[in-house]
Amino acid sequence: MNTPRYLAITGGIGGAKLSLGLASILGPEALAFVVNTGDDFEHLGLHVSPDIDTLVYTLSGEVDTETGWGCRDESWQFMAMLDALGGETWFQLGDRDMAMHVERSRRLAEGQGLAQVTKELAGRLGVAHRILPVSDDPVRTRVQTTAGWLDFQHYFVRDRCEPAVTGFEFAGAESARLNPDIAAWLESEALRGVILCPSNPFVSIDPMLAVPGLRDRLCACPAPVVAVSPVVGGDAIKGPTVKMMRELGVPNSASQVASHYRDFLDGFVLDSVDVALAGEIESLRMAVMHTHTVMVSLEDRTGLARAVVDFVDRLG
Ligand code: FO1
Repeated sequence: MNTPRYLAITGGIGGAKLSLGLASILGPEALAFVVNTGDDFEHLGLHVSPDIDTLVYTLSGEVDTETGWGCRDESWQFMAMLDALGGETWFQLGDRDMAMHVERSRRLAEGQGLAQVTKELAGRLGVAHRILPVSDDPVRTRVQTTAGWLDFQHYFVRDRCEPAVTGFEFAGAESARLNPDIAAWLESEALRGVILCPSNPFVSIDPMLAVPGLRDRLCACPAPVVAVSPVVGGDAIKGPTVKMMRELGVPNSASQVASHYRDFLDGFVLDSVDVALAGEIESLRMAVMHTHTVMVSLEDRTGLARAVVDFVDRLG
């Protein structure tokens, strides 16, 4: 019999925490990751893929656990010299992390696709699970704000998410081709479920759903599709999700996240502090499970991963 398969869909830091838990209970034959490329950008002449790198570094044990992005044991000589030369220093690239951007950019310039480059570089760092960029074609998140349209990293890092958001666009998504390995996992007879990690719905998950074919496949998926709430007690665990909800004029609640995905979700995982929202979410015609979802320790990550996989299996 084929090994049962699960597909996790993730953005950066919050999603990578659950991804690590999932990778610690499911082997590379059983689990693959779909990763957002809407945060990617060209910077200092290099191709930077923050969400891919956050996942690669997290799964390989290379991540800086303080920030959740970049490398541990980092040094900053490159940035110091760049600063001395009057270069652009708003985006922090550590010396170890730089090697990733340089090598990725070199391979892309040689004509390899992002999926192939990611597979090889992740493999070099000992990551056996498949990390599947949503597309090899560029998808670039742009944020509409009261200060005008901003490229994602300008909004997020340079401007520290300060401008109020009014909308988003995912430049290139409409003509981007879905990574064929994602289609293959979603169409596999062995697929037991799809898990949306606790990532920002607007800027981590929506850019992937904007790539033609992904949302349709999730809607048609015979296996259960479940999401883990990135909103707990009306707050985001990390990042600007709740700030964005307020600025967009939608309720800052876990049920709003469930509603955001109501066309394809079969199940929703809530934090226990939000158990009072269960009925409201069930009325969206999806099953609800509540548990402790705030991940501080490795045990939290594996514990949540186990609970989510059990939930998926019960729905299947
Ligand atoms: N996030 C920051 O807040 N400041 C930075 O200077 C920064 C640098 C950086 C370098 C490489 C990388 O892979 C990620 C980096 N991030 C930084 C995180 C990243 O830009 C965001 O967290 C994600 O794009 C949002 O998921």
